[in-house]
Amino acid sequence: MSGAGAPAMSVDGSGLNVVVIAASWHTQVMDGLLEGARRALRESGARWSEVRVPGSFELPVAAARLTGLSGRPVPEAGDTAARLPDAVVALGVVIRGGTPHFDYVCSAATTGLADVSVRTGIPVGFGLLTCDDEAQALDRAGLPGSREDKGQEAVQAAVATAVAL
Ligand code: DLZ
Repeated sequence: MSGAGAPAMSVDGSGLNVVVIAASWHTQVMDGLLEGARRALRESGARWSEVRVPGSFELPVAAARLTGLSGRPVPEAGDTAARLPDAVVALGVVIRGGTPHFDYVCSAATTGLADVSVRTGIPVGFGLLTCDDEAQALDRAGLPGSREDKGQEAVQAAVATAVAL
């Protein structure tokens, strides 16, 4: 992990099932986050599947559905269909615009994801970038030249929590 005070994390996640939920806005940044998440998952040895949603606002409903919280059947999700995931990783990018929309999307996504995590007991890795501009987001996307890799960090946190619990 990176940033002041961040722990070094490399966790054995073999035997775990992880679902990655990824929003689709800001393609270049999302591609970086997803690649970082995949790298970290490969390194951990966990199995995973991926689900795409349109925007970050849709991340909580997907997490609720895939963790069984919504009480609706869990949709087919590759290898993980047989049982609930051990961990979820939510990836998205929200970039501030000229209206309060940014605050509403960030707040709904953040509160919704925390709620799913606490209510289900299934760790949700928080890979949501909330940035003032695209340059800030690119710097955290794990791309060549980025200083941070938030996709990787979200996976490491979710897997480490699942193992610890
Ligand atoms: C509408 C919208 C806007 C303006 N900006 C973003 C963004 O920067 N990142 C993101 O992930 N999604 C954005 N969205 C879409 C909303 O998350 C949501 O998909 C729509 O409001 C439809 O529910």
